Amino acid sequence: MIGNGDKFALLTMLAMALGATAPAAETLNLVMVDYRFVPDHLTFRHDVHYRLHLENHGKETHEVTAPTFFATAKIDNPDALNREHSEIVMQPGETKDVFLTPGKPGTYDLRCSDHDWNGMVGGITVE
Ligand SMILES: [Cu+2]
Repeated sequence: MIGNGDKFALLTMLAMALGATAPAAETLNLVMVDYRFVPDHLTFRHDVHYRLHLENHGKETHEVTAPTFFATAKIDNPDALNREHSEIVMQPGETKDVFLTPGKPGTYDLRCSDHDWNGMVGGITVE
């Protein structure tokens, strides 16, 4: 005989078990300094939910410019991007989290649109 309290406990356990199998966001960190990305290459797996954690440790404003990558990804909080959704503007000292699910496997351009002339370029791979 299972009492109501036991049923509730079972449901709670079931919910927790289901929650454990739900796709939790995987964190990828990208740090900006003057004038490079650390690391300069990001590798994602397609259809995996990510938290892209950005920190600008530089004294200058930097941009995470990756228009094709952002266009092919499903972005949960597109307000973190500029209006065209081509880049994320990062003020000095700023941190931002972008939650996204990369779509199409491939290699994508990554640059800082302000400092690519100074070698602030990198790449993104979606596996
Ligand atoms: Cu920059």
